[in-house]
Amino acid sequence: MSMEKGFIIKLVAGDYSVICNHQIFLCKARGLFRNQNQSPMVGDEVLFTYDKTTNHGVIHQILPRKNQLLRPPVANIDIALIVMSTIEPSFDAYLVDKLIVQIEMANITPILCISKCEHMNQELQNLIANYQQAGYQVIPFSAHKQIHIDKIKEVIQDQKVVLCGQSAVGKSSLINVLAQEQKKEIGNFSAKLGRGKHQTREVEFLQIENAFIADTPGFSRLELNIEPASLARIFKDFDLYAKDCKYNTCLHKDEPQCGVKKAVQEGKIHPQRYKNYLQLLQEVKEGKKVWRKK
Ligand SMILES: Nc1nc2c(ncn2[C@@H]2O[C@H](COP(=O)(O)OP(=O)(O)OP(=O)(O)O)[C@@H](O)[C@H]2O)c(=O)[nH]1
Ligand SMILES: [Zn+2]
Repeated sequence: MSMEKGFIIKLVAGDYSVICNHQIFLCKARGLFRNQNQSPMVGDEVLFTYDKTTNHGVIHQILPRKNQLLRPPVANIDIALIVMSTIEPSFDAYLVDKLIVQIEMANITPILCISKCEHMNQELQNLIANYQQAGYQVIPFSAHKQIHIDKIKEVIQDQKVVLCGQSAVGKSSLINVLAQEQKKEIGNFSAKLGRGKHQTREVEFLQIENAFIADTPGFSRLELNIEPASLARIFKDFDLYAKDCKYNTCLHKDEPQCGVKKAVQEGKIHPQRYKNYLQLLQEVKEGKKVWRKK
């Protein structure tokens, strides 16, 4: 039996689905991992053997991870598509900024995908322009009207991708149009509850042409474990103006002679984004207090 290199696309009750040369092999993790307090996770590149006579597969080694998320548990992600809808649910700029911070902290490239773009309005357009100016890639798209699906296909080429965003923003619909077949049941938006049904649970990669894509429920509920100074640096659009801050430790809140606050006043930084920053800064500081108490 020769050792093969594969990629874990799914984990169900201790059974790993490992993809190798377009074939899926069901494998168990070698007992040794447990002793080492280590376990393979979805997204891992692994070395495995497969006995075709007994249909028995064993994962022997986990190759070094590029990055890893704990909730949802998934490794080696290249890009995260932040799916945020124009309506139902309405665009949540605070959540976008929070997700960007979480994604960049994990060393993953965020791409902002605005779903249901046939309902785009001028106000939202202005807000989005702000992200583009800050250097983020933004793709408005519509699964129903088939707008810019090709652009999304292009950015996910050869990448390992996670989809994140609230319930009912249209993640399953996007996966469906990308896959051009019904992979998942699409839930109806419940106007009464203001959210769709939660149907997606564990992480699983679907192969769409040469991309691997996973829906990641629960991403938005992560806490931010980050230093306030790092938070300020993750806001790319602040960088240009932070050079004019009097103090190089400036958090752009109460400090005098702050280049960022000046840029906000002059309309060079979107006030919503600055407001979100202050809210995140508060959250980070409060989180730190809680962690220190533990
Ligand atoms: N107008 C419009 N509605 C859409 C579009 N894409 C999806 N929807 C609707 O949005 C609702 C939610 O879509 P889903 O694809 O189930 O959303 P989801 O993000 O997967 O939701 P969860 O499974 O709860 O996480 C459904 O009623 C879809 O018909 C679109 O491009 N335009
Ligand atoms: Zn400042």
